[in-house]
Amino acid sequence: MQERIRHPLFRDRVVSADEAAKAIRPGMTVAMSGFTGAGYPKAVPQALAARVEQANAAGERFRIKVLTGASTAPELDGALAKVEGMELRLPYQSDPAVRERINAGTLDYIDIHLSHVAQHTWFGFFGKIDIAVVEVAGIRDDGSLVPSSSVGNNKTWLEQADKVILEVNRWQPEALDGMHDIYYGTALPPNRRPIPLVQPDDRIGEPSLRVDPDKVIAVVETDAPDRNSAFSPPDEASKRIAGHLLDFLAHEVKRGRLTDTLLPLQSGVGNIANAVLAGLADGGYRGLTAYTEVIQDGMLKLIRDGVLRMASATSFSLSPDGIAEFNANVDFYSKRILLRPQEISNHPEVIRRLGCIAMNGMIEADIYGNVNSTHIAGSRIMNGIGGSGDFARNGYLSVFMSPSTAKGGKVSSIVPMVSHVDHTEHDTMVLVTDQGLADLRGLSPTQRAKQVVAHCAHPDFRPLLQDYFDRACRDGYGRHTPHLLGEALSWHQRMIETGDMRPAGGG
Ligand code: 0RQ
Repeated sequence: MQERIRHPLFRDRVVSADEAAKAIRPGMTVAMSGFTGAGYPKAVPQALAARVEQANAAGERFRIKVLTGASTAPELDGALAKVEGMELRLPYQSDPAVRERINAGTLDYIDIHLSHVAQHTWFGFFGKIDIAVVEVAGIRDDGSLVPSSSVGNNKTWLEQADKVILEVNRWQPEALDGMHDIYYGTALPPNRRPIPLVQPDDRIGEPSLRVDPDKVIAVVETDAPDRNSAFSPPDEASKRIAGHLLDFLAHEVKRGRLTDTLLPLQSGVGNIANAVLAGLADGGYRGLTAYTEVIQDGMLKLIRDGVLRMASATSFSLSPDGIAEFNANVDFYSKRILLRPQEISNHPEVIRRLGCIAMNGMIEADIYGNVNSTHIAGSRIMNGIGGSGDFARNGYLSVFMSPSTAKGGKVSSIVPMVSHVDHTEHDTMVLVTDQGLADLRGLSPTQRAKQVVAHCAHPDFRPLLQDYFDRACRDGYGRHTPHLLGEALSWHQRMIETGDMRPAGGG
C-alpha cells in the first residue's frame, strides 16, 4: 500500500491494529471518524474490543468514552458495546447493541445536534481528547491526509487530540482525492467571522486534512468496505408520503414562493427520503442542488440524470450497487459532489443563508406540531437527533414525515402530546404522513391542531384526537394551547401497558 502512504515519516509508523490499540487505555476519551456507516476506523476498534475482552476475563474494568461524527458500524460501535467497552457515547448512533445498553442504563449517551459536536469539543465541554482514530483514503507527499468516505468531525479530532492513530483504507476509492472541502476558518467566540459559503457548490477550504506528524503515533493499513447496506425499494406508505410532499412543493412553485429549481435540499436517510428523491425525478425537476449530510444511492441517480446539479454533504452512505455506480463514473461524480466537515454541512449560519428545504423523519408529532425524533414512549432512545435539528430550525422550510401509524396500526404517530420533544412547534412548518400533509406555517396552535388532526392522523385515531382536542378546548386550563394534562400522555402509557394506543386494546 506504499502508493497510499506517500510520506516517508508515516510509512515508518505503520504497525498492526493490535499494536496501535495498545495506546488506548481505560478511561480515555477517544474520538473516532465515521458518519452514517462511512469512513469509520475498521481495525483498531476491533483490536481494542479484543483487549477489553481480555481485561474483562481478568476481572478488570476497561471502558472508554467514544466520540464520533454520527453512526458507525458493527466493527466499531457494535464491537465495543458487546464487550461493555464504552462508558460514554456521543452523538448519533444506530447500532442495536449500543441502543440496548443505552436503554438498559449501562451506557451513558449524550444526544446532541451534529453541528454542535465540533464546537463543544473546542469549548472543552467534553474534556480532553486523548486519542483520535481516523480513517483516511491516503497520505499525500506533503503529509496531509486524503479524507475517506466521510469527513464528519475529523478536522476537529486531528486538531484536538493529544495523539492520532490513522487507518489508511485501500478499499476507499482513490478518486475521493479532491472531492473534499475542509474549512480551516472557524474560530472561537468572540473572534468568529462569517463563513464565506454563499452557494452549495462554493469551495471555501482545502481538499485534504492537516495533521501534526508529531502527534501521529501509529498508522494502520486496512482494506475493508464501509457498512454500505443494500437499500430496500420504497414501500407504499413512503410513496404516499413522498407524493403529498411533492404536490406541496409543486404548489409552492405555482404560488411563486419557490422557483422550479427549489432551494438546496436536505434529506434524511431511509425509505421515505428515498421515495421523495425518486419522486423529484418523476416530477420533472432539473438543476436542483442538495446541501445535506448524507449522499445515498437516490442522490447519485438524481445527479446522473441531471435532476440534481450538485450535492454538498459530509458523508456517503451508499449500497454496494451505489459504490459500483460511483466507481464506474467517478470523474462525473467527483465534479458534482463535495464533502465537508459536519460543522459546515450542518452549520446554522449557512443553512439559514442558503434557505435549505429540510426533510426529516420523525417518530411522532403532536397536534400542535411538536416533534419527537428520538424516543419511544418518552424514554427509550432510537437513534438520536442527528442533524435534523440543525436543519429544521434554520431551513427555509422544515418538513417532518412519518407513516401515520407504527407497530401494525396499534400506535399512532400523531398524538395529543409528544412523549419527548426534539423539535418544538416553533421549528415545524410542515407535517406529512401517508394520510396527507398539514401546512402549519402562519397558524396559531388551535388552527394547527385542526390541520394536523384532519390531514395527518390515521382514520383509526382521528376521532380520538378530535375528541381530545374538543374536550381540551372546552375544559383545558387555557385556550391558547389547550391540553388536558392528566390525559395528554395517556396514549403512551396505554401503549406501554398493552402495546396498543387504542382504548381497550384495539377497540
Ligand atoms: O422500529 O425497527 O423495531 O420496527 O421506530 O421506524 O418507520 O422504520 O422509520 O427508519 O425512517 O426512522 C425518526 C427513527 C425514523 C429516523 C426515525 C419505530 C418503528 C421502527 C424506526 P423497529 P421506521 P425510519 C439525517 C437526519 C432522527 C435523526 C435525523 C431518525 C423504528 O428518521 O432517526 O432525522 N431520525 N437525522 O416501528 C413506537 C412510534 C414509532 C415507533 C416509529 N410512534 N411509536 N415506535 N417507530 N414510530 C441523518 C443524520 O442525521 C445522520
